[in-house]
Amino acid sequence: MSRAAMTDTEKYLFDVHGYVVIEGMLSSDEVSVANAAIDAHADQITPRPNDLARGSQSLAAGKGRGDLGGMLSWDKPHCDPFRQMIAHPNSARLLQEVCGPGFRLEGLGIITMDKGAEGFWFHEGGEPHDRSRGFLYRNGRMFTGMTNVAVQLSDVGPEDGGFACLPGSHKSNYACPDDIRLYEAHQDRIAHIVAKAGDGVLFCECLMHGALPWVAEHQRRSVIIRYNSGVQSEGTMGTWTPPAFYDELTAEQQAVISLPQYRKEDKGSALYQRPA
Ligand SMILES: O=C(O)CCC(=O)C(=O)O
Repeated sequence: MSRAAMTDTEKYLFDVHGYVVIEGMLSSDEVSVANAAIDAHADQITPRPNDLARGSQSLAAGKGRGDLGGMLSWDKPHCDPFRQMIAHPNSARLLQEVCGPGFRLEGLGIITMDKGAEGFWFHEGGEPHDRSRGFLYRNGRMFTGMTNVAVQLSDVGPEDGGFACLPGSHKSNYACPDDIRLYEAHQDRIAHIVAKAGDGVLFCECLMHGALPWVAEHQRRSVIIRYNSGVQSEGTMGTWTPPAFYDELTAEQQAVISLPQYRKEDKGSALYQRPA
């Protein structure tokens, strides 16, 4: 399938910052259908223990966030918006660039935050180097390990809280001081990502990221979809069995649910693109 490519502006911003916002990744109809599916499963949202602030006074709040999973297995039609999201053309065109052809789904989940939910300490970062979550520029292109698309299903205003990161930290070489990780020093260096419902935030996992406490009246809803390069996996010991719903998926959706394997087309060089 031919797809529009990641634009030069998106490449520049992702390379420099470690993230880029995919504005309008989902249409308002796609957002509504996904939200209706979550509403139908709202009783399955599991409140997390209030432990993600890791003792930070700046990130602490009165309750934990909510987690929801299993969307790909929900009954129809509620599974459909999430099955579409894992191989959505508006994010696939960027994933193809940074994770390479044959990028794989590692998993997905929904984060909810109600007013008064705690933030999340700033974790990951380029140091120490982690093989499965790296960022590398070589031979004229970027290579990322674990890479996420956080699809926003509700608006995120400038004062609301939610996803935040330290731009550029995916390339850091020194350990991040604890008071920065805990959002207790240099808060002005942290970027809080304002977004509209339907926007996706593409970020590499080695970007130092977390969340600010949620203070808005409306519920935060973020679908975090995790990918990796086609040759990499966080774990598939034993025999791989396709999920029960595999035959219901489109070819594009099936392609992201696959075993990690070497893909010749992942070689960027023209040498490898010559017919054998
Ligand atoms: O968007 C957020 O709340 C942060 C999510 C996050 O850092 C994670 O799930 O690893």
